[in-house]
Amino acid sequence: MAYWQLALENDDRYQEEVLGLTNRLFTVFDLDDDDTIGRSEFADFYGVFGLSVELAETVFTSLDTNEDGAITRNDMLEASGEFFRSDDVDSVGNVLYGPFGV
Ligand SMILES: [Ca+2]
Ligand SMILES: [Ca+2]
Repeated sequence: MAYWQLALENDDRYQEEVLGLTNRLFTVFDLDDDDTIGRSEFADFYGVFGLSVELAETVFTSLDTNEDGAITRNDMLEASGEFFRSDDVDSVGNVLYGPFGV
């Protein structure tokens, strides 16, 4: 996290793009508009794409790093940073966006 924040400070345009994409995706997931994504919202969204509830559960658990049962914009932003910075196919960000072909 610290490294990522540091890296972004040096790249305003990159930061804007990641923020924009993350905010759009977050809004799509957050069906009831309470600014957090719960397990059921997450599973519903995966269902719309024909993806399994099991996969949704796995990804949700990876994203919810503080284990409070909800994904916040911050949780998602961290995962997005990993996705765009990392070539590691197993990183949580790739698990998040991979199925949607972003
Ligand atoms: Ca919500
Ligand atoms: Ca959380």
